[in-house]
Amino acid sequence: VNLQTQLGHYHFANVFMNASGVHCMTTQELDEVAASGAGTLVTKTGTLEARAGNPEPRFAPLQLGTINSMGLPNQGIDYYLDYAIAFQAKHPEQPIFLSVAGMKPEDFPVLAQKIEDSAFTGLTEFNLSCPNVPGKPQIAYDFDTTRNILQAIFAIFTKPAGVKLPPYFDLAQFDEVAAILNDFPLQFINSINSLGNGLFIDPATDTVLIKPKGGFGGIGGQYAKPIALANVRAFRQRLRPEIAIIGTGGVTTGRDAYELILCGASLVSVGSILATEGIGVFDRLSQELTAEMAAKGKNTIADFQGQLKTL
Ligand code: RRO
Repeated sequence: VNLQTQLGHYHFANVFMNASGVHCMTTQELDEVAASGAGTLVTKTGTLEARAGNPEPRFAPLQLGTINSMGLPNQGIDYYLDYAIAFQAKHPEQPIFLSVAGMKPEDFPVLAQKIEDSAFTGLTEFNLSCPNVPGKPQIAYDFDTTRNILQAIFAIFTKPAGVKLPPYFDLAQFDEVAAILNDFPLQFINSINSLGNGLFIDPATDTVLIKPKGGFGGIGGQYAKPIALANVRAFRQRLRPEIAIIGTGGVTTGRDAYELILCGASLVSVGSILATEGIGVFDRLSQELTAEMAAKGKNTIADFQGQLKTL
């Protein structure tokens, strides 16, 4: 059994990576993911300027996942771009992902130009789905703005690029979003970001768990898994086959990863369980996915990718 995968012309030793936001804020955290059992890594979403993010507490572990309202704290695009360029020089065989986002639509072409003009040779993930910046709606729920941003990016950008999407819940939304995405030379999408604006309450104190936005925050972990499976499946059925899918949402076991791959994922990213279990999670997930594949008689990812059965 081997867990190798590919996305476009890029090859990865296994399907697992961190989800942007988790264990990727600093060069030390990024180095730790790179040295772990992960097949690749992605940076925290970088904005044009560094940001402190929302007031704390802004993250809480839950029984079956996590809630966060980090508010896009990050060291700024230059920091992550410098890291990625230094990383590729040291590890030419290990392509990595740079995640970026604008605080307003006009920032996206500026970010794109910066990356285009740089020595970066990896993959860029434009995050269109941060749920946690007060007063800023999730971009990818606004289909006109999404199309306009993609037009502005691809007027400039020639390097491999993808978008991080929020969860959708209606089949008409999948039709509409896929029609937009299919009009652009995307290498990948990453589906899904956290379930935006959930609310958890501490029963002992009748109080919310996090401070920003009155307690509203993005939900990840096992709560998100069925939504993630549906989103990956729905997009795989609608996107041009050249657009690969990074499956994200609720992966806690190797079986969860197997299911995202059955739905069509080429890579699997891990957020909540990485935050709560730590960097050793990658070796555990690889062992569990290997065991699951062996039990099902699958030797390679291609042996079952996208092969979900229906009734
Ligand atoms: O920083 C955040 O609050 C955050 C981001 Br940018 C995101 O894309 N998804 C998320 O759950 N939190």
